[in-house]
Amino acid sequence: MAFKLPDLNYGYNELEPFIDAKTMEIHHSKHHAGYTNNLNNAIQGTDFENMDIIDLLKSMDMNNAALRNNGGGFYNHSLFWSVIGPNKGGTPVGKLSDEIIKYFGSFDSFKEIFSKAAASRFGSGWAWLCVKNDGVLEVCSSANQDNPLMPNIGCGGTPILGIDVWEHAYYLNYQNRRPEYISAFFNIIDWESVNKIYNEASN
Ligand code: MN3
Repeated sequence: MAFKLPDLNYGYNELEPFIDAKTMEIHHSKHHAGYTNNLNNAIQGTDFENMDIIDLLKSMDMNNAALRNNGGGFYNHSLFWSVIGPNKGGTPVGKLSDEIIKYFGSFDSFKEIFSKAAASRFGSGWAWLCVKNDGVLEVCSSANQDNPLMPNIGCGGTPILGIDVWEHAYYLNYQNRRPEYISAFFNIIDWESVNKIYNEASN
């Protein structure tokens, strides 16, 4: 079984002005496609060949650089595309809305904590909103293509929202102004989708 680059539910230009079309095109058709191909090469002929991506990440041998970087890259970007969309933004919906208030005090407070985690991640990586096994919501960040499903990365749980803070995610439009990109990201978060992922993760 080979992993497949997921199609986007929107056009490359539809997230403008928050993410420009060229960045979207390169990010999806080059970067994400690259992680997907390299992951397929890394699993070929190994015990991982028939494993689903979640199990693959949870059982990751962190010394296997090809599997770690490309397994993470494949999964992280698939999640990322699914939690953003055109004409989105606003505030959380459904049960997740109540849970964000419960664990962070308010949506504004969550936004501040999440933005800080994304802005302060040194170099390349991701910031996450995760639901832990006990149902607690937690914000954390990880380096490179690591994610909270992998063992012992310093933050754990199932990621339900993630922001890519690699320069390839924003540099063409925002150059070094990562905080502006993070702020813009809140205009494209698809909270219906995040709430759906949350409900699946917390069942
Ligand atoms: Mn990326």
